[in-house]
Amino acid sequence: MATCQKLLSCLFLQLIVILMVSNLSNAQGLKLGYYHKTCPNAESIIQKATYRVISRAPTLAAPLLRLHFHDCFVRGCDGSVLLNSTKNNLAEKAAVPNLSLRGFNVIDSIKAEVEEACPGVVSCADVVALVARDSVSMIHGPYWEVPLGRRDGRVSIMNQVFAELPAPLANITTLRQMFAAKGLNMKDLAVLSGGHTIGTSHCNGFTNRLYNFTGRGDTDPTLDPNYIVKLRQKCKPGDTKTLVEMDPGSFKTFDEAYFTLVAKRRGLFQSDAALLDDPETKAYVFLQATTHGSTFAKDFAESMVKMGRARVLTGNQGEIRKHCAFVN
Ligand code: HEM
Ligand SMILES: *[C@@H]1O[C@H](CO)[C@@H](O)[C@H](O)[C@H]1NC(C)=O
Ligand SMILES: *[C@@H]1O[C@H](CO)[C@@H](O)[C@H](O)[C@H]1NC(C)=O
Ligand SMILES: *[C@@H]1O[C@H](CO)[C@@H](O)[C@H](O)[C@H]1NC(C)=O
Ligand SMILES: CC(=O)N[C@H]1CO[C@H](CO)[C@@H](O)[C@@H]1O
Repeated sequence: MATCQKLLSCLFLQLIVILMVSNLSNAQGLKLGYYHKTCPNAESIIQKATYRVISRAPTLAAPLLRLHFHDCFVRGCDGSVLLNSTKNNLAEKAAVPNLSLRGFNVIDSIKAEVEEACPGVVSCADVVALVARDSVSMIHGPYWEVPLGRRDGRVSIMNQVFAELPAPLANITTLRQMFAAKGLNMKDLAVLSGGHTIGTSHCNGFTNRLYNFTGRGDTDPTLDPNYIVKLRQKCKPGDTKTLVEMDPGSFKTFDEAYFTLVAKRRGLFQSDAALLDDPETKAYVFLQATTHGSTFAKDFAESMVKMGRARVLTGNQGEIRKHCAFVN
């Protein structure tokens, strides 16, 4: 700044520096091996702990992947999904989609293990990102390096879930907007929807398509009529309890079968079926369906890294929570 001669150009330079610094302290601030010096065993502790959990209960891989998605889509990947409600605040957990979120206790206990090794160093948001990666890779899914250095937010607001997280009845326009808001494009939408190759859904996520689609006792014309018959056997109207496998037969294995299902008009949610309403997502679905998922594993790894950068807190923003359910 000593070379600044005119006040205006000085201010201009400072502005550029400030912009660069704030840019660095955002998504770009994440780094591979971020805890290399401060907590060298962090990633291996988390991997071993996740392995222990998944080998005992393979069906937990799905909710643990989904937690990272929900964390990143509401606010950003800042651990806000993990915070408990307080006397004065209803947190994200209190929103209706929470009813089906699972795995909080797994994250809390893995975080406790990490805290024991390196107190106050590793964020809950990073734990969630690593556990999602490790869960997927342990059920035959791809492995990817996770850029780290996320910090934990102090805010979690129930109503933000409805605004930022797509509902199962979202159409392609809404999906495009909500993904774009997180820096994700149509390819990412198609790829990440492939996360529905694992896990289960409660009936009420899709029963509208089976019984009373437009309020005239009709069914969703975009859903395979033979599949409707099968789904009706599992889900009666108003059922909010029964769980249905989203990728029947291989719901515990991370494979490309999701795209075969969607191509056959057997995607469970309207948001799955909506992938056929846009030329780019449709082309992706058919490409994976007809080539046995030739590029799905690689694409999924890439899109997960991209999703993991959504509005992260870095540098001195936020905090490193001690317990994932509470701000410090
Ligand atoms: C595109 C917008 C999306 C919508 C509308 C959506 C909606 C849903 C719904 C309604 C469920 C069922 C929850 C239940 O009733 O138990 C579900 C489950 C699931 N979702 Fe998504 N999802 C979307 C994207 C994603 C993404 C991007 C991922 C991860 C990359 C993902 C991963 C999962 C997993 C793994 C499950 C199964 C959870 C379990 O077994 O407990 N979803 N999703
Ligand atoms: C946080 O809230 C959940 C229910 O939302 C509860 O099961 C859990 O025990 C709470 N965590 C702690 C540490 O109090
Ligand atoms: C998509 O859904 C949004 C929100 O429900 C709605 O406003 C919009 O009209 C829908 N778009 C189409 C093309 O159906
Ligand atoms: C279908 O929905 C309409 C409008 O919400 C309602 O009036 C009707 O009773 C429903 N029919 C059945 C069979 O549930
Ligand atoms: C665990 C938890 O917070 N559950 C809440 C989920 O959302 C419903 C309704 O929005 C609440 O009643 C639950 O307490």
